[in-house]
Amino acid sequence: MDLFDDLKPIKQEIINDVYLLQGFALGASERLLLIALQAVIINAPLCNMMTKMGFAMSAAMTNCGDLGWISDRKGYRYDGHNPLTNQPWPDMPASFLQLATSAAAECGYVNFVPDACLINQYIVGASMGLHQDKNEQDFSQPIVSVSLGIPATFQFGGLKRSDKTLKIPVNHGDVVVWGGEARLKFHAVMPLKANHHKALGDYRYNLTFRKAG
Ligand code: MD3
Ligand code: FE
Repeated sequence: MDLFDDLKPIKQEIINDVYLLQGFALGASERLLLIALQAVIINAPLCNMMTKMGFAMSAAMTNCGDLGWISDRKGYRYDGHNPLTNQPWPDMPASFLQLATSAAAECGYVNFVPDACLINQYIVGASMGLHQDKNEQDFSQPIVSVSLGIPATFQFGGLKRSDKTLKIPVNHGDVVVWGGEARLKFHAVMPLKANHHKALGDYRYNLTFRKAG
């Protein structure tokens, strides 16, 4: 075995136009990111929203930035206000914006400026069913997902719900960027297995950055 044989490039194109940046959110800026996450959640508490069908989602959610993704019996959409408080969503922290824009730029999306950050919190057993992200105005814009806390497995499918899916494990600090032909592909989060993260406890957080408006 040669020296450095185990070194993987930080950017791997998993499937066309889907990039995994392993550990991209780790390092000097990680602490600021987690402190900013805590501040957003204090200002806009996590809650389990209702699906259109009237079921509570198993992931708890909140948002920051100009627009927040919300769900209720009327459907899924972006809104400038938190329906729980009728207040605007908290500002997107500089550490969030810096991470999202640098990850997107690393994957060739140099002009990405997100106006929405959805924060999903998963407890053990929580999951997200197969869906497409299509509540945004401009599908030429990429999406950036930041995984924090305990590990999860994503499933990537195709443009049809019935297309076969590929499983990709994601860990604390991993960033996934997708756009182009992958932008409207079906995806899911498999039920979380019991685990523990030293800073975040028995939870997984996912920050999803989008240009929604
Ligand atoms: C789609 N959240 O909030 S994106 C969502 O872990 C959502 O909470 C996920 O899906 C979560 O709408 C993170 C996962 C993802 C990753 C790669 C993809 C979706 C993808 C590649 C192509 C298409
Ligand atoms: Fe999604």
